[in-house]
Amino acid sequence: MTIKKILTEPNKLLREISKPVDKVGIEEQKLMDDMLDTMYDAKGIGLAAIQIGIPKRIIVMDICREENKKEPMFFVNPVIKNKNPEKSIYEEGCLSVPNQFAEIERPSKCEVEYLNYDGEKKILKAEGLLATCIQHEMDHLEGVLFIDYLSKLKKSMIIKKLSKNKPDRIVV
Ligand code: GNR
Ligand code: NI
Repeated sequence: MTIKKILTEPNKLLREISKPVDKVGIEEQKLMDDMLDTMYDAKGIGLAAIQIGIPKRIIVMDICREENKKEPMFFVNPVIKNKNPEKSIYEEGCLSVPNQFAEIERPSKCEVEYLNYDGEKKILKAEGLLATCIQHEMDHLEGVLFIDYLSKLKKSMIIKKLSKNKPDRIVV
């Protein structure tokens, strides 16, 4: 298990569309292990593979609030089957958009079909934070970040701020 570097906006890779996985094999399981380590280390509740630079349709999540208790979830090739017309608003953050938060409206419930860690086909009925988080993560697979739902002005202010703060920025 290895903690990987999480890419932050602005970064072209975060805008890539991730590719479906043919088969959940050892390589994919190793990637999911590393993603989970990286997510826990960063104190996030979800992580998409593209956030560590790998354009595969793989997501890990753990929305358990209790400390010292782990309830990891793994999603390979997830597809949303059903979106509730009812909406709910959550204050979202993103490990790839550090220290920025905004209220985002999304369908309050959804059904997701996916393969689990062992490559078995599953269906999950999600609501509340789980529904919000899985939709946030699935956006990453399409190269979409939560800031894309904000006004042009708000979005550009956030990107400007992040560009300034980038640790690897070359200052002349
Ligand atoms: O850690 C995270 N918290 C969070 C809070 C509200 C809505 C979505 C999220 S996901 C985020 C981790 C992350 O960036 N996943 O891609
Ligand atoms: Ni995110």
